Amino acid sequence: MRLGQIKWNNEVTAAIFENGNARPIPGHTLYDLIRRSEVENTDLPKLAKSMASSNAAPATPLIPLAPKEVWACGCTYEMSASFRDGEHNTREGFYAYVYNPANRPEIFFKGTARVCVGPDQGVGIRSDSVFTAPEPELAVVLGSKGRVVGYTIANDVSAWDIERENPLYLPQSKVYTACCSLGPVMVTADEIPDPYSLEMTCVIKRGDTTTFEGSTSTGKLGRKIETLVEYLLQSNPVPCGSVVLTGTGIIVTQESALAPGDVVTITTSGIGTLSNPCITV
Ligand code: DO4
Ligand code: MG
Repeated sequence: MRLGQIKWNNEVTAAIFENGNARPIPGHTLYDLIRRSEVENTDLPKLAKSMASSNAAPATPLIPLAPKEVWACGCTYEMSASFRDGEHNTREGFYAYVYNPANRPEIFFKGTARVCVGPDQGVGIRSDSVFTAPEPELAVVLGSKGRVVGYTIANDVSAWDIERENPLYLPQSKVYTACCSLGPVMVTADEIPDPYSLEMTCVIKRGDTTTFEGSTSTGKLGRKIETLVEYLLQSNPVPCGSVVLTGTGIIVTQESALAPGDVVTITTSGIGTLSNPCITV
C-alpha cells in the first residue's frame, strides 16, 4: 500500500494513494497511524484501509511522515567509498575500509523533521558551499524496535566541499536547513518483498538543460538493511517513526554541483518519483 500525507481540512492528514488519487485517513498523521497499528497490534495496510475515507480525490503528496529522527548510512555502495577515497587527502582506503571489510557500518545522525522537506519543496544549498550534491538513497521507515514498516526515497543532500576539506566536518556537510528530502509516499514493507532489486535514477535539470543523469540498483547495496538497523539500534533505541537512509550509489561530480533553481528528480522502481528544486539556505 502507498501511504503518505496530504493537506486535508487544513490539517496534515495521512492518506492512501491509489490510481492517482488520495483517500484521507481523518484525524491521523502517518506517524499516528503507524503508532496505532503497533498499539492495537494490527497490520498497517489493513488498519489504513479500514479508516480511510471512501472519497478519493486528487491531492498533492506532502512529506510522507514527519520523522522523529533521521539517520543515514554511508559507504554502503562501492561507488560512494571509492569516489570519496579519491577525493580526500585522507589515509589510503579510509572510506573503502568501511565499505569492506569493516563489520561496523558508517551511521550518522542526519537530523529531525526540522531539516526535512517533502516533494517539490526546496532542498538546501548551504551559503558557504560551492559544491553541494544530491545523494539519492533508498530510505527505510522504522516502527518500534527497528521494525521496517515501509520504504521511501531520500535525497541526502550534502555539501561535498565541506566534507572534502576534512572528514571531521561531516556533520556540517550533512546537517543543515532542508538537507533531506523524503517522498513522495511510503510503500508498506509487504509490497517490497525484495528491497535489493530496485532501480534508481537521478536527473538534475537547469532549465531545459540536463546537467546530470545517473542510475544504480539497490542490488549494489553492500550491506543488508537488517544489519544497518541492528547497528543503529545498539545502545540507541531510536523511536518509532524514525527514518534510515541506506547510502548512495549515485555520485554527482563537481561539474554538476547544484545551483539555486536546479531541479533534482529521483525515481525508484516500486516507489515513485521525488522531485525538488534547489534553494540557497
Ligand atoms: O562518509 C560520508 C558520507 C557517506 C554517505 O552519505 C553515503 O555514502 O551515502
Ligand atoms: Mg549519503
